[in-house]
Amino acid sequence: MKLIAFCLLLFTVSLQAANITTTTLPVKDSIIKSVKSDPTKTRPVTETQVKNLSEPEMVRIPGGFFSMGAKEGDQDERPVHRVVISSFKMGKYEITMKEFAAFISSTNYQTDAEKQGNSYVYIGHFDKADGVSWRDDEEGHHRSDSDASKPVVHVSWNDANAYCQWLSRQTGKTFRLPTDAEWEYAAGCGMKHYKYSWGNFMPRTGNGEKPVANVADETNHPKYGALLQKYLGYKDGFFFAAPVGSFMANEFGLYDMTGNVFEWCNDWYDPNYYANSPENNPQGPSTGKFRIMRGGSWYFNVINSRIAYRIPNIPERRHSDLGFRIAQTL
Ligand SMILES: [Ca+2]
Repeated sequence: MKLIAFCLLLFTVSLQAANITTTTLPVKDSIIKSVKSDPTKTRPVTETQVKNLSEPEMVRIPGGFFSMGAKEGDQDERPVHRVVISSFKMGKYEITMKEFAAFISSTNYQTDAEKQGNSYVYIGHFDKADGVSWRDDEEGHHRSDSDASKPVVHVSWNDANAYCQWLSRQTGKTFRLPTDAEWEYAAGCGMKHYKYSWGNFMPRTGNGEKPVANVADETNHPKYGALLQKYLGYKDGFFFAAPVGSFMANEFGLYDMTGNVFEWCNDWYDPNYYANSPENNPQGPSTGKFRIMRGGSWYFNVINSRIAYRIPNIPERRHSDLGFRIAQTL
């Protein structure tokens, strides 16, 4: 299922990237024109975005062991194997636009999207758009201050890693991206190893139940309608990313581990890694071509958002549904 979904996404993106030179779509044109003509693109972030800078809130995750992977999952989720995790801290929320703005303001760091001049936006489908960066929303429009508490997107693994290095220098603490194993342990509440961050049940909202996370749901976009992968019988109220912490925390006190935006993990990706993974604090393969992203997003159906679900992506890639969360070594 994962491979089908991911291949569909990549195929769609590739197809659309190819089409960009051969087909002129009015909606895509309007996005690109609005992006290119937006004078705010070159302005520094506003004072409102950087003032009151504080260290992202962290939650202590108690060490323990768990059975990592899913025997009914995809091939790269098998075999299920015992993993021991030392205590560490995990970001309570996904890194926000405001937090990332402070990093850029302090360093003038250029993200991969800025260096390469584009990112992938959602305009009824995913499409590559020029001039889009972390300063922009899912459609490629410049964000306003009201978006400060939404997760930053259009950031690559390289950008996320650079943020961690900067924050470590600023604070004298060791911030980094979570390992793949730490991420799954924290999302599934340790040895309980829930299927989703909220538990093992399939959520519903038809009878007054509260939504538990932001996934592809029955919330329609005024221009684009429903998402292809919408999960029926469930309405969370957000088509794109929600401000972080909009839904219930998991039992460790972490928000949005399932849904909202995909999150980069530190590890290189190897589909066969679980067969030889060390038991204690596995760090992933020593090298590779892809990094791992986790947790699903506003674009993904609940079915494809299991906490054991892993997706490889190249470290330079950025998307309108891909952000990150940080970890801290104790
Ligand atoms: Ca949603």
